Amino acid sequence: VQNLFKSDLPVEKDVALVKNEYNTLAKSFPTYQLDDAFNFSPIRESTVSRAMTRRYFADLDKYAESDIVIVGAGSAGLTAAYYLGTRRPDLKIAIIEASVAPGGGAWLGGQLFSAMVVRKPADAFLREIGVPYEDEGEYVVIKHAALFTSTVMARALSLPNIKLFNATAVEDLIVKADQDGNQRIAGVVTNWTLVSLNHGLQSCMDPNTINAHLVLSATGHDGPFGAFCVKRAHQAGLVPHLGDMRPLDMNRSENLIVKGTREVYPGLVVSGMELSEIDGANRMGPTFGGMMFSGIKAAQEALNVFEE
Ligand code: AHZ
Repeated sequence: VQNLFKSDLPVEKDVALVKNEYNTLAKSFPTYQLDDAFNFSPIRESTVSRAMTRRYFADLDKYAESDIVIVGAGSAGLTAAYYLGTRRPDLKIAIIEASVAPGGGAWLGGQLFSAMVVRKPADAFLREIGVPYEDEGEYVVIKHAALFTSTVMARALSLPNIKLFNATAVEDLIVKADQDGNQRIAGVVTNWTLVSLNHGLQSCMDPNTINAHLVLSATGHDGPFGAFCVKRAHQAGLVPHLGDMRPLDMNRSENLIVKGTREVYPGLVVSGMELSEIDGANRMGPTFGGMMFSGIKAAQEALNVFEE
């Protein structure tokens, strides 16, 4: 099936290739008998509940001590997750996403237009994960942004060392002294997003916590939830200055974001548009190579921390 998604071929050839390969594959497709004799295997409701909750609580238990927590499952966070999960299968990586649906702003290219523009050389990452595109010279175009988002998500979430906790918001950071007595970010404080949004209605709905050696934050630019970790770090006096995102300039912004991707405080690596709030980088609008390469750079920075 991998061959169907070879992305280095021109699109017209892909059509012929896909047709041929499907004809061959069709012989091995399973058949589905959905006639009157059809019945599902029997199940008891409690079995369904236990199948879900047992795994969820086992995961909460397992990831309460994580190597890396990624905050935000947008294009930058998912790319970082995939990169870390494939390069370091020994690391335990939890992704915390405030929305029910992971993917952030990358389900559409821009406004309500479907296609996603990716400037070169970020096309190399599309080839790695197997996303087909049209080559337009200086840039490539994926026919629907959801094709990128669903592919990188599937590649990351199918890795055994990654768990996504969605509908869960990071609502604070854990800061602790390390063995040498130096302060560092040591994890995150989480809550169900619906609880985080409604603290005013019910007093003291206490949160949950995840300890981690490193937090990789990719919560996007400022908004109801966005830029969360840098804003909280600033409020706590850990980051001296916030820059405020500047007006749009695609050429400047993508380079600035990738080059600026770094550990902004011990234990906190920042990636994607969240960086624009710390560095005052320009907005970039609907072009996504910068997010992919910032995710990769953030993952590389995170791995440097593990090698220190
Ligand atoms: O729900 C948020 C989104 O999915 C999630 N998030 C934010 N705060 C959170 C919190 N806890 C858990 N406190 C949280 N999750 O973070 C995700 C951010 O995804 P995004 O797509 O907004 O950010 P990105 O940096 O990956 O991509 C930015 C895409 C943009 S915006 C833009 C512009 O306006 O110029 N250009 C691009 C490419």
